[in-house]
Parts: sequence; C-alpha cells; structure tokens
Amino acid sequence: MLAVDFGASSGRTILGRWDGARLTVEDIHRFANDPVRLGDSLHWDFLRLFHELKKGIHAYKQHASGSPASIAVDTWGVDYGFVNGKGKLIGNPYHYRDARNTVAMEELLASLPDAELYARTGIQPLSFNTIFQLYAEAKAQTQSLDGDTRMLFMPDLFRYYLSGVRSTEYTIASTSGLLDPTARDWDRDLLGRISVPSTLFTDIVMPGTAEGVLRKEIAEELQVSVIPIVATASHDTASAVVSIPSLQGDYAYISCGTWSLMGVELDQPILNEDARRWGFTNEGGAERKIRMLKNIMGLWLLQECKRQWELEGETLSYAEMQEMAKREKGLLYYVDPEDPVFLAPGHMPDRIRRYCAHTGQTVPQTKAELIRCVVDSLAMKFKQSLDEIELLLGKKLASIHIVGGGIQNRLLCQLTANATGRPVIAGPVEATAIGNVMMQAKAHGEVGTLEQIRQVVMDSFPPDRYEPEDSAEWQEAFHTYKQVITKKSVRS
Ligand code: ADP
Ligand code: LRH
Repeated sequence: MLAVDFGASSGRTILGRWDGARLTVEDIHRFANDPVRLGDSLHWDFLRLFHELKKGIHAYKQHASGSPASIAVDTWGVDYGFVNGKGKLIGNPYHYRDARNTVAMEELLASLPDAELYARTGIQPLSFNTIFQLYAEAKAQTQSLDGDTRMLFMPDLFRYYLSGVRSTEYTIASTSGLLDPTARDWDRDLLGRISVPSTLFTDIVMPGTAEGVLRKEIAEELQVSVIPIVATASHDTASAVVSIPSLQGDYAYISCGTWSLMGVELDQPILNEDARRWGFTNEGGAERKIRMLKNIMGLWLLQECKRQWELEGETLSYAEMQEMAKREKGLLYYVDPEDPVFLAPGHMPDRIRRYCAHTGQTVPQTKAELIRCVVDSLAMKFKQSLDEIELLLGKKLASIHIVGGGIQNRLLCQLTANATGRPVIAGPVEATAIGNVMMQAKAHGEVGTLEQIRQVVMDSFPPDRYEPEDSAEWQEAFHTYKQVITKKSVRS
C-alpha cells in the first residue's frame, strides 16, 4: 500500500508492506513542501505537489513488483480548493498562514460569539480555521462559486484528481470548524451563516473507505495498473493518532512535527467552558473517536529560525541545532508557543527576542540560546497542557506518547519527560504514514479495530523511552514560565 503524507514542511511517499501480522515501511520518495508568496497572498503549490504525488506512485516500480494494493493521501488540516463542475481547480489553494484570515475571524466572531461557536463545533477559534477562511473568501468575492462547484479539503482534492470522486473525509472535515462534533456531520445552519452556497459541501465519508480507482489517464501516464484509492484518516494528525503504540487509555499524545498537537482520545467531545478557555479543540478521529487536543505552534519556531539563518547565509541541520541547544544552559527564558505572534512566517529569531524583552526576561542572543529557549518553552507548554488535560478529565495520566518527525529531537523528548514528570514514549517517527497505511489495511478488511491496528504498530515499531530527570528544578522553573506567559497575555 502506498501512503502519501503531505506535511506542512515536507512530503513523503511510503510503501507499506503488510504480511498479515506486521507492517514494514520504506520511504520511496521525499520532497520539500515550500509555500509560494504570490503578490500579497501565500499559497500552496498544488500543481508541484500533485507532480510529487505522481512521482511517488511511479517510484513504486523501483521498489516492488506488480502494483500497490491501494493508495491514500493525508495532509495538514483546514486548507481546501474549489473544483468546478467540469473538474477544473478554481484558483490555487491558500496557505493557512495567509494574512487574510485574522480580520475575517474578528468580523465573524462579532456576530457569532466565540462561546456559541465553541458550543456548536468544539473547535478552538484559530484564525486559519476553514470557517474563517471561507468567510474571508465570501467577503472578498474573488471566486465565482456556482452550484456545480465543490469545496474539497487538501487530501480530498488530491484524491479527487487521483480518482475523479468528489467526497469529503470525516477527519479532515473535522478541522474546519464547520462540523457538529456530536453528529459528526456538517452543521448546516452554520454553513448558512458564513455566506457561501451550501452546494459547495459534499457528503462526508468515514476513514477507511474505498473511494474509486486511479484515473485511467494517470494509470496510462505512469504505466501502472488501475489501483484502488482509499479515503484514509486523511488529516495527518488523525492518522498519527491511529498509530499510537498503546492499548491503554491513560496517556496523553503529542503528534510532533511542524505543529505539536497534544491531547487525548475520547468517545465524545468536551465542550465546557474550561476546554474553551484553555484552547482545546475536538477534532474527529478514526472509528468515530474524538481527538481532544491543543494546536501548539511546535517545531515551526525552529523551522523558521533555520530558514531565517539560511537567508542570512548560515545553513544548519536539525541535528546540529539540537546539539547546539544541548550544550546550552537551560531554563533561562521562555516564549509561549501558542501565541499568535509566532503564526506568520518571517524573522522568527527577532520575534522570539522581542517576546523575551517584552516580558522582562533576559534576551537570548546566540543561535544556540534561541534554540534552547524554543525547546525549553515547548517542554513547558506540554507540561501546562498536560495539567489542563488532567483537570478536564478529572484524572492523572501515566505517560506521554510522542510520535512524528519531532521525536528526532531527542533533547525535546527528554525535556518533555523532565517538565511533565512522566515517562515519554517516543515513536514511531513516521506515525502519520503508518496510520495512513493501516487505515488502508482496514479498508481491505485486513484489520478490524483500532486496538488491532495499535497492536500491529506496537509489534512492528518498538518505541524509545525517556525517564524524567531533574524534576524538582523543572517544577520550580514551571512557575517562572507561567508568570512569563501570563505577563505577555496581560500586556497584549
Ligand atoms: P511535518 O509533517 O509537519 O512537515 P515532520 O513530522 O516531518 O513535520 O517533522 C519535522 C520536524 O522534525 C522539523 O521541524 C524538525 O524540527 C524535526 N527534525 C527533523 N529531523 C530532525 C533531526 N535529525 N534532528 C532533530 N530534529 C529533527
Ligand atoms: C499538522 C496540522 C494540525 C493543524 C495544522 C493546520 O500538520 O494538520 O493538526 O490542523 O496542520
């Protein structure tokens, strides 16, 4: 089975080999996913990404014989494109970090208060949620959206151009802020209130559903046979959560890549005032589960420092950056990785320094100090979020599972154990692609339940473990961190 995983910073095609009991994965194609600024807007390069998708399918032949049993695509959340009745893509999809959304959010929240919206959708109001993007779109009237046009989220859009089937997969739709989290379907009344035609929205299909086959013209172009296309848990975070290697319910997870998505898996959403105030979101998971989690601006802060330093002429690898931070003294300065000041691209080192100055802290000067500041702050944010999750659940959690590319930052894994005082269980690194493949296996009837899938992941990809160290020092420092982030929210 081929899993195509488009992350916000890079994409990959993974070949999953399933022997009936264990899974192995092989990376057969990797590519960068660089957004493009065009005029004053920020976009995804959809055509280039589709080209990379085809290259990944073609690469299969160099690694295996015959054809894959199926293909499925997952991507980051919230973004979408429009496809008209003739199958043409209207415009190039916007990047969720585009600046147009902030004003749209403020305007919509003026007529649809935050508390009401949260009670209806269970989604933390972030400016880039699809609901605000569509509202911005409707106001700007840049596209003509007739009755035959459909809005498709990014993985659905890729799937449409692979198979010709226009449908909406549940987990990706759940990132939009347009679903009723209990009914697990569109909130039709809400759709009416954002001034876009209701005909834009297709039926919702559950993850693990076969949705057509590879278009004949693509099969001919790539000289492959006609391959089934599956709607997997197509929000990358949902696929990552599928492959948490545990059968216990007593852990919090962090899906750690560009973003850090920290939360728990539940049967029903939590929609109370504390969950809203603390910024928790209730997204949909495989098997109708709810992913109650927080969107934390994760390793994006390091990605943007790295990019800025490259522009200034110094190229550092992530491995080098981690080593530099390890040598630095810790617990000296903090930022709040949830603060919207860090959302847009550009000049990240300056923004981190400004944040520290603004909150009366010592300002990190060197690159190593800046990296250490980010890693310490993330570990502290994970501790803060864990405390909030435990209050919402009314129980203590035994461990933290971290999955995704971020586990290669071993310093972050260790500091997370130190900050939370809980063991960190790290892996698999390709959790999203593995979850994607296992939901395809489910569509083929090879596995039935989430428990069976997680047993397979546990048997196939043994994780690493980090024990907490220096707990007293971290507990004390946590109070300083909390004072810092409170100071910032009071001042801004
Ligand atoms: P996404 O899917 O959101 O694009 P990934 O899951 O691929 O993100 O994770 C990317 C992040 O992993 C990078 O931002 C970087 O911080 C971290 N990372 C990748 N490789 C390494 C490495 N060798 N050492 C430390 N961190 C790494
Ligand atoms: C992570 C992610 C996250 C959010 C963001 C926009 O890649 O999917 O869960 O939805 O991107």
